[in-house]
Amino acid sequence: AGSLKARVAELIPEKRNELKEIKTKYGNKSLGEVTVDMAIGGMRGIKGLLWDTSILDADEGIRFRGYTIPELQEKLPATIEGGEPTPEAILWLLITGEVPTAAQARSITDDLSSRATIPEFVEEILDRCPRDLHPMSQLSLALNALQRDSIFAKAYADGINKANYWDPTYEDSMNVIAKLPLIAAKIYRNVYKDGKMGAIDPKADYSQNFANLLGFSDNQGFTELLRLYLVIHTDHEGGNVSAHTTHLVGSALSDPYLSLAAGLNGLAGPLHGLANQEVLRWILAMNEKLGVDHPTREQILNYCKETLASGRVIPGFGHAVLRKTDPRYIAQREFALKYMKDDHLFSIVSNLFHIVPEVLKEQGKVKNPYPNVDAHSGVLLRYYGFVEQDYYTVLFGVSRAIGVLSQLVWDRALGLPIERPKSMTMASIRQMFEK
Ligand code: FAM
Repeated sequence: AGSLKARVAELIPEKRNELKEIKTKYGNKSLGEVTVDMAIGGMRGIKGLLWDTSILDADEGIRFRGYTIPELQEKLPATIEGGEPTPEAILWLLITGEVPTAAQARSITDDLSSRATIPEFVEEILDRCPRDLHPMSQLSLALNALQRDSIFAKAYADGINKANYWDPTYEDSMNVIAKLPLIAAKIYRNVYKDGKMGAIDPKADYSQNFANLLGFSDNQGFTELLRLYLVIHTDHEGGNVSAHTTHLVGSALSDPYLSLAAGLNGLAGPLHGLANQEVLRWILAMNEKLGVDHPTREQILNYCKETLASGRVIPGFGHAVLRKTDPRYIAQREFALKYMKDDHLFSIVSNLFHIVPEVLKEQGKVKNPYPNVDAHSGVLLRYYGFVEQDYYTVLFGVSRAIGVLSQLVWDRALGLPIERPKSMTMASIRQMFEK
């Protein structure tokens, strides 16, 4: 199981030195001004976090360890010839900063399947959940229960030296990533099917195993979509709600299970990951309302305007940092053009791609009128028969774990401190400026 871990151990001294050098050279330099508007406005634009696994450019979108999504598609090993990169490969990349060989990616597949078991009591907890408990709540519940087996929590209680925190953090993180498909599939099978689930096949890759567990073993198109989906949702720099929350809670030395569960509770919010389910719901509601499968441009325009007029957001559009179309959206659009270009819901998504930005620009207050990652995923999943929208954010959560836990290993390896920004009262703001 050792090779990724051995590489991390090798990289740690280098990275610790690099951080020390940055502190020595630039420690007292300013990263920018903080205005009262920024403090009130959700800290937008404040550079106040260290996050190495990925960074977002407002125009270009995400780069994972320096690589764009098309570069990942070119460089990372795939499972099928010429196919999409795999979550195992991006996990290696996110943790080490290095593109894995096919053998290294395969070693992650093997390591993860060897860790893929869950205790009976966790299955029982899930079995006792009512079907109308949201799948994201069930996911969070199960992760909190799995925490019983945290190696970090035990090592801390046993007095582990701070210099070694990263080791049990790594073990917990790999265990969590390995166990998530089992938990996620159990939730899916319980809520929407008969509760029965297949077993892990050690010869299959992570996505194939996940698809098998969900009950999609014969659906190669779905499995390939899952690979792309699980790669592009992993990480989106450090400031988004799920990443920042995982990092924040982790900074208190809460273990990876507790930290990720907290992050996933944030992902479950409709302005963040839940938009994943909201988009398809919104499109289907439009079709139902209009009584058509192929709404006209005029009808779509009016539906968008009605949504805005009723004080709701158009899900899947806008972004706090991005100012252009999300490359994660483009990657999914290309997948659709390749595999389902005649699908009628895809054609609606394509029309929305052109129409919604016009409507949002006309309204005049949205900083980014273009589609984000969530505007596309629902129709892709639905095309392959994965129609249970309320579940979609769970897939997002399985993927997001890979990014935020990769960073959490480095948080511990670099000895980053407990996070504690300063807050202000309205009175204290007044006092500062009204002498
Ligand atoms: N539809 C309608 N109004 C929107 C809008 C949208 N898609 N996006 C932004 N606005 C409004 C926003 O509510 C705000 O209105 P008020 O001034 O009345 O409060 C105004 O435009 C300015 O907002 P902004 O500065 O452009 O965006 P924020 O940085 O505040 O918020 C988002 C960013 C993502 C929360 C926001 O664009 C939104 O609510 N989008 C729809 C939900 C969505 O798709 N979320 C998923 C984001 C995704 F990338 C992810 O996390 N997975």
